[in-house]
Amino acid sequence: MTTDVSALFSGFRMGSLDLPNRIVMAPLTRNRATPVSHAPRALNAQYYRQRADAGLIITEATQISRQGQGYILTPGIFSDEQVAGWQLVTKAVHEAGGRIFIQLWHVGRVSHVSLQEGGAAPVAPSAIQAKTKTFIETGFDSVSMPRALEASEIPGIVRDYARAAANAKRAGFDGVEIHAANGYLIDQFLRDGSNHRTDEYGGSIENRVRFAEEVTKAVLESWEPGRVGIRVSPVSPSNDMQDSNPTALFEYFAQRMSALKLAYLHVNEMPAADGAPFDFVSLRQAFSGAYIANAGYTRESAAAAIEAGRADLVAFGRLYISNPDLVARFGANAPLNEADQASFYGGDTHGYTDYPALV
Ligand code: 8OZ
Repeated sequence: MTTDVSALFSGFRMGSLDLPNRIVMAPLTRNRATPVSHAPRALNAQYYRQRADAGLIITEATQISRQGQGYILTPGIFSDEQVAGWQLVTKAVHEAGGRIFIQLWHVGRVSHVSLQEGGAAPVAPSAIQAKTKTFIETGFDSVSMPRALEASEIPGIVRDYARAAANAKRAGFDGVEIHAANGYLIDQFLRDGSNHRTDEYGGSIENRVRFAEEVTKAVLESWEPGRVGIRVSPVSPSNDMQDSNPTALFEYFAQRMSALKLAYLHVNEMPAADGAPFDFVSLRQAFSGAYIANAGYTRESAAAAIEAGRADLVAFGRLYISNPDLVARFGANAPLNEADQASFYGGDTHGYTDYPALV
């Protein structure tokens, strides 16, 4: 029996951008930027170009500042050299007929002193060390003890997001995704396992969402809301995260982002560590823009989610690592290449640009 997956291949207007299909390339950290300058290069342009038939490409997480870096060889979008590197990428994707958003990232406490200027401590809402690891020069290591940000430092970080967003425009992107998921800085402010602040950025849900709203408004200084999305992971425990009431927190968050008229809410639907249910349908209903679902979807389950109205678009991560022509393969119901885990994070062309397309 063959499943009808035609829902994946209908066009969709997302914010102010027309997408030719519902298949999104999820943001994927691949650690292949240049050392020292942390700029993308021709190799990265080739990788993204190979994947340009996606309805939308979302780049790997990209640090907005030196302080925002937490892993080796991830790209930035704060220097002119980085902007020039990203121009190679956007030009390649556009020449191949694609659309590409950049994911803006500050890792917060998920960093290591060896990656910070002058060996400084990473910054976080509160001085709580995450039980998680990162890749540094010497291998896989525990993240460092962070220091709590002073309230007076927060506007500077918001300005770093504003500058990164303006740089993204210069680099030729079609839009911007704000990374508020997976236990990085914005998520650290959102969830109360990592935010113990007693000032206007901590305590109540309204206060914990404040930093995300300030960042979003800073991005909206240079981008129309129809070209801005935001990604969350309401119950994912990754990077040692938890919250006492994720339903109330993320429904309020979705309402606030809806009020700012963002193009989409991108949701990592990874379940809670204890398997407690979370109602992603209500979350979707609290947001008026498009809903991008992500977390282990297949060709068939993605089509079913769109058909049932549970998602407008579906993002694929692992499958996009090993299948540059995923759209064509889904269309033909062709076999998929297996992804090689050993080459996910760092390395050269192997496991990056050498996965074959269908002939
Ligand atoms: C895997 C390895 C390093 C970073 C995320 C940016 O989880 C990441 C990431 C994933 O959002």
